[in-house]
Amino acid sequence: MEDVPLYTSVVQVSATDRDSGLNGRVFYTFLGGDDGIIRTLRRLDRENVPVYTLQAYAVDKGHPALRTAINIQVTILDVNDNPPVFEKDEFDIFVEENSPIGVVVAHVSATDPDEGSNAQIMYQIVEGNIPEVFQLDIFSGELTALIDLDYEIRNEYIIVVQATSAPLVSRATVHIKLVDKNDNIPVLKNFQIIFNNYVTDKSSSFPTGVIGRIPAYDPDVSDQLLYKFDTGNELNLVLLNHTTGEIQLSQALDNNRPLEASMRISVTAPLQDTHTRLMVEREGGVGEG
Ligand SMILES: [Ca+2]
Ligand SMILES: [Ca+2]
Ligand SMILES: [Ca+2]
Ligand SMILES: [Ca+2]
Repeated sequence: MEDVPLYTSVVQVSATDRDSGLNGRVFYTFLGGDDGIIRTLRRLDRENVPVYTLQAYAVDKGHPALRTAINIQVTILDVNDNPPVFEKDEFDIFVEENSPIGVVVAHVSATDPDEGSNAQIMYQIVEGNIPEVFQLDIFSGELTALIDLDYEIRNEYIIVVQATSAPLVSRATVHIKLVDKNDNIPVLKNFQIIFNNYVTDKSSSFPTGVIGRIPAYDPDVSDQLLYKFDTGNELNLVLLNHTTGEIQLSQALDNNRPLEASMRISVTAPLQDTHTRLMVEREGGVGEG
């Protein structure tokens, strides 16, 4: 056994000699011993050295001394002296939202350097799973979700898992991070841009920069929205940044003529489209100066 105290006898070798007198007295040379008992001098660790191959000599006290070599193999038996180890004290697991209930979403695993049943590990969640959202298989470490995981409701769960090689245990903190899926359509309501433009000899109130953004909203954080005009903007009266949704007015609108234009805009997330109507209405007139 690897955990035996120092000086424990491991094995006794014995030899016989058919000569008489001193020629028949046998002693053993191995660490200077003469009782033929091999003892431990240091703590044994099977996880370090599982087998020792030793050679001892049985020597008689005759003249000349004759000796015989003896090969001894010492196999260290395992003791459960190591707890299971997680790769890290704290780690991340990524799980896609909307994963079907009961499907294995991840594996929790630890290693145990011992042997046989001393290396058998049992897993359990010991903190952070109230109410029960996840289930951890005690033997396989397979993690399953017990509820419909919705990124938009909650995007991270923190649990503490324990690996047991009875009676030894170790724990790790697991950050279960949901991975966003595109399961929401962009939201965009009809909206209007109303602006008043007064042109005088000296100045103009015409807005030349960005006047705003298309008020679209998408609950999926990872969605990159794309904006474009479907209809109504053939004269390019409104300038649109396709990726940011920012709007500018064309210089062509910088005059006193009243105008009302109806346009249709689409907002696209990678898989889903939303369409909306935009009214551009200008109340023009000669400025009072
Ligand atoms: Ca163990
Ligand atoms: Ca061991
Ligand atoms: Ca969702
Ligand atoms: Ca989502």
